[in-house]
Amino acid sequence: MKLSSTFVLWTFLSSALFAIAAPANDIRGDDDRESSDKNSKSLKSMERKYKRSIREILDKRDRNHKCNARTVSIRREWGSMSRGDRLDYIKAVQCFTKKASISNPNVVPGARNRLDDFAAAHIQETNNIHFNGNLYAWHRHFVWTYEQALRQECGYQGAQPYWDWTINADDPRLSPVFDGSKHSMGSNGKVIPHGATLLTAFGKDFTLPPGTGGGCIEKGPFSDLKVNLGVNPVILPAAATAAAVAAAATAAVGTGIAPPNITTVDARIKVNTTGINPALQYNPRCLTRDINLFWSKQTRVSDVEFVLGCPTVDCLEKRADGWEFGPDVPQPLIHAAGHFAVGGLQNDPFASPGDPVFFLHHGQFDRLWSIWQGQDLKNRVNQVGGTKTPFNEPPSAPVTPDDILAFGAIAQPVKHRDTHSTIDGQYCYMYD
Ligand SMILES: [Cu+2]
Repeated sequence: MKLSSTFVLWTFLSSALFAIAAPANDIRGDDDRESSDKNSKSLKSMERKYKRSIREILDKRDRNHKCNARTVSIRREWGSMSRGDRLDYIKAVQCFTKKASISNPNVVPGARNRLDDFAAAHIQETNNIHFNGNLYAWHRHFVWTYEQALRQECGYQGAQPYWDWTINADDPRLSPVFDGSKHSMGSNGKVIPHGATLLTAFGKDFTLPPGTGGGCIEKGPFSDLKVNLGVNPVILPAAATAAAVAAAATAAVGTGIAPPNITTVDARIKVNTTGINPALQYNPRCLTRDINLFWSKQTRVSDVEFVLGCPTVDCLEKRADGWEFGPDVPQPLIHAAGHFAVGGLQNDPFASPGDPVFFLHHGQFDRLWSIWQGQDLKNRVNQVGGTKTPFNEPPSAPVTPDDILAFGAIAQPVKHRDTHSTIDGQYCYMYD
């Protein structure tokens, strides 16, 4: 398969290009860049328009409506929350990681706590909900379910925070999310010189340049958190980096065959003697991070504006996932960039919710969908697009509003359409 080799090359070459230019901007047409400079298309004005359009609806609703201007909960950016509010959130998450798992031990033998239940649901659904028309809808309900569980099971009173990547895109280590203080979501991982991260998912190979950490979280909350699920992507030793990555890229060209001696997530998952996905088995270890400046720099305001410039929700998914022009054409991919910017466990597309910061990243990702919808609520709120397989490989049926999304043990299945509006049905929230 030729496609996977392209991904290896893209991630490899883009890391090589990094010193010279920001490749994220290179494939955009001049038209896109010009329009994103215009005031009406600026992120700030799109945020304002989104908030205005939601407020207008809420203001018209009287008190008998379950979701009105008084009851709507406001999700805020981590850095704009008071230290007390941040502590409340951290305490609720810590409580959650100490509550017993509700997963069926025959299905998810490795789950020990409630956070594991969420990681398990994500592992079980990974191949149904990424690089396809379910991406935004599934993750919206996933984050909302988590927020409700923190409130119901751990007494949390606030709303789910989000991490606006654009604020510290140059260096997330400086962000209040990752500064390692007791009001943060924990620090970067301990600095361990290491090589590239190799992972295979969705039928493709990804080679990620090494980040600035690599080890266990050193300081702050969650430095003592045990991750129980998932099979880590393979990290090459530092000494082997340049040669091994080059060899991986060269060997893969035109063959699509993973080079020898590189074990990938998928390959390890196939080594399966029990009939249960090894990612769902008990694999206790520390929480790793590897803050990655190459990827964080692909989450700038201009990258967000580029994604939000989409006319359809199908485009919105493909642009955010980096395959607007096809699965084999290299493009920026802001959704993955937010994960890879944190690195470590966030490099694992299956088990990444085992790091609580996942929910701040996906809060921001959900916010992008909300802002995009808010530019033309009438025509956009109920739009669906895309199909049900990652990269539409193999080709699958188009997503419809009546499709059912599954959530393992953490939630009842929901219809795609019931995730579309954040102020109707079960939901009642908006972004600040
Ligand atoms: Cu996901």
